[in-house]
Amino acid sequence: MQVQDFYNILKENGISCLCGVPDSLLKSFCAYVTDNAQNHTITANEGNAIGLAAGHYLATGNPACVYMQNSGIGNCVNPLLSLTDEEVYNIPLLMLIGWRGEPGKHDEPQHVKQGKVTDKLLEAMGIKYEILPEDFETAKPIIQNAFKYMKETLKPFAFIIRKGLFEEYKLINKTKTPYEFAREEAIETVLKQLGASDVIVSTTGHISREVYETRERMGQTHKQDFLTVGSMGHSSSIALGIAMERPDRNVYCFDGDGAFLMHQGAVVINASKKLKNFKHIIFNNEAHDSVGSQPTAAGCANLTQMALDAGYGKAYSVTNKEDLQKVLPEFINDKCTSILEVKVKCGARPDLGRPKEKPWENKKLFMSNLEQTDFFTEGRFANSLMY
Ligand SMILES: Cc1ncc(C[n+]2csc(CCOP(=O)(O)OP(=O)(O)O)c2C)c(N)n1
Repeated sequence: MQVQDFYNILKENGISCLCGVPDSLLKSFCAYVTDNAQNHTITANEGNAIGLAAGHYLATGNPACVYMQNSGIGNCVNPLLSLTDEEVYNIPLLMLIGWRGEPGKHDEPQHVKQGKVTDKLLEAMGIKYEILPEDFETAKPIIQNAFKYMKETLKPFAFIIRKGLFEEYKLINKTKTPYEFAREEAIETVLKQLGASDVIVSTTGHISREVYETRERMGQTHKQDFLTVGSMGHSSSIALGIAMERPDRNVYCFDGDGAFLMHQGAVVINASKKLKNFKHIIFNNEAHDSVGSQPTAAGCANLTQMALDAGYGKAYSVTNKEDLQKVLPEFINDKCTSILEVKVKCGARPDLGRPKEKPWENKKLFMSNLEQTDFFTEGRFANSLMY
């Protein structure tokens, strides 16, 4: 299906507001609306998009379109059930959900369960849905019916979008930062200065993949790195949980600007613990680089100032390798919760690999490096240094 045809039929049916969080599977749609839609907002998380759509409806009487990867459904459950639901305010909106992990199709481990339960989650929430047919002419009456349904019931309606449904549309207004520093080189620069006892929790997408590849290149194991393959926006909380229990280790969160913004409240909590060993690094390319380089709002904000205002003790911001190398020793030795922003260019190398191990193998290795075993493992308490 041509993305333009789909967009036009939404417009003809009164959709004038689009919002959501980009998804690689909806890349062409996200790119098209980024380039062409007048009222388009990339929100910090998918729940925010439901809120924005509700506000748009209250102000105009027209439903908005909210797009997301299916992993974002979790972020919307509360506003869908306690705001837009027919038993609360009864507000219609059109959801477009990218179906990662569709059963029978190969996908990454973090998408498998989400793919299996996508339809069931919608059913449990009482949200009517259709899997959008690939052919536009076949899809047309189904789309018209969706609008009829929203008009009659004032309930949300969802289209589940399969991989490859939209013909390719290439983003014209790609995010371009003025910085030349490549994120993978920045990651390597940091990893080279960290010690053997340090712990890294990296965020979903290219950042974790680049951490993995950098270790491979440096001939090192992956035992120091928790590669958060899913759970966007929660890496700093994972790092906090570790740092609180292990004051003997420096814990580094390698975050993206999109992930940092997604659950911004976590930053205040990170700061409130006043830990000496919690260190937050943001690789800021002002974009959702991993899913198509659509802009984040990081370009309109000062992330380090936000962290300082939240209570972080120290903040650094660099834009090149020399400055990064210079500030790292001080950052590493800081005895307060601190943040280091590395402003980088967008993009990753095209042959960037993925971790070969399964996430649970990564977990086991990572825990063994913290002298821990899984909860159910026999002899756990005897093995543990913590108990
Ligand atoms: C809840 C949720 N919504 C959307 C996605 C899809 N997604 C994966 S990576 C990514 C972009 C992350 O951007 P950022 O943190 O800035 O890192 P970058 O890709 O730029 O390195 C998105 C939107 C997701 N994994 N989870």
